[in-house]
Amino acid sequence: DPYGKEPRRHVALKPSSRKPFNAEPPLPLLADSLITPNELFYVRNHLPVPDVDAASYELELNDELSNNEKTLTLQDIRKYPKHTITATIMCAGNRRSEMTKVKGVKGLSWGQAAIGNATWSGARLCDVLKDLGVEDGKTDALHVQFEGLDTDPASMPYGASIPIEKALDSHGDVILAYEMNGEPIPRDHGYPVRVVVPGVVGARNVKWLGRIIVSKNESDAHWQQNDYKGFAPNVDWDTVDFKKSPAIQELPVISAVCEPLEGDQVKVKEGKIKVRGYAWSGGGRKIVRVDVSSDGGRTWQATDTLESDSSRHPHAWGWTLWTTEVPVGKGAKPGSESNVDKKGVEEDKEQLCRTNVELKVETEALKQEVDDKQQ
Ligand code: MTE
Ligand code: MO
Repeated sequence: DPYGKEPRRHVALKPSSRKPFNAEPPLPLLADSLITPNELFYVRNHLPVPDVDAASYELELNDELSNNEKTLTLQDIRKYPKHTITATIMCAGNRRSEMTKVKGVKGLSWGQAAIGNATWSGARLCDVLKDLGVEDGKTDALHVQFEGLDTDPASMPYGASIPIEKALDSHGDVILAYEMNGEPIPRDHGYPVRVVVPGVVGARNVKWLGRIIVSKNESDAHWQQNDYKGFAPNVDWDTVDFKKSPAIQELPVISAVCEPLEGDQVKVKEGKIKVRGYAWSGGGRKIVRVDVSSDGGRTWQATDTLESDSSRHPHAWGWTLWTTEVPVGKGAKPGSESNVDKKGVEEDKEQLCRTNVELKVETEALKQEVDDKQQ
């Protein structure tokens, strides 16, 4: 059984598939702390978890343009200046179960918790690539490819790539991480080394990193070419031509209500209920406002409290947790019970908007656009 050496997992993680293991934590727990505890961080594995021995671990580096090659041990990687960032990683399939209510889509049925926020420490990719002779303005490479040590039955590794601009950007904060929240990265999350590409879709944050290839080409792995792409609603699995759409990199803005849960019965206090959730945008765009509606989108109010990490300002790689109290239901009396109607569908700024928006999120980039239009 290729799944004979899987790590132990926290009982609170709710699996959507066991082999490979995929699971998300209970949604209200996500809103409890700005930093998601390691054992509650969602797990998205496409293949069995490799059993990697840190002492004999090697990372291969190859620049296809200069033919420069290198091998780094974990010790070598630790010698680089240690860089720590707080970054959210989200699976592109987060909230797919809600999408499925609109139109059936293929893929794991994720709820709203295929997302987590952690501090990651490791070597900056740009520092490591510099020692391979790859520097901004001095290379004709267009992509940096990553391969995992997890392999399919045909021995093909998990793979992905990112644009060279992101990889070499000294403010891009791409790191070869060996710590997650101050501890060695747990096996499910890439032990001993994973690449963290902040602001970019989870799929490019390759775990159990085995090889880095600097290239003129994107990764030819299945997950870069024939998965993790966006299409119009009329395209379905039989008609899809994956060549027609670019690989997803930066994700658009998203948000979700973590509490109360859909259909929860909640106590109304002085005509109001407490609502908590997260909001995040790819590309490091800071969340500047979250609006909530409790009357189906007729009226909106800004949330009172936003909490986020601002240490990498102006980039915001980590999510924003928000809390607010909203007035509910016509005739809701103090102490009475009310059924909360909340859908929390995101407002996409880069893609077409779907269905009724009950939660509005504004990022800095969006605000700028609005300000520009008003001038
Ligand atoms: N890296 C490898 N080697 N194998 C994988 O299956 N899954 C990717 C990415 N990196 C994957 C991988 C996907 S689709 C996501 S969403 C994230 O890892 C999930 O990271 P996590 O399990 O640490 O939450
Ligand atoms: Mo993913």
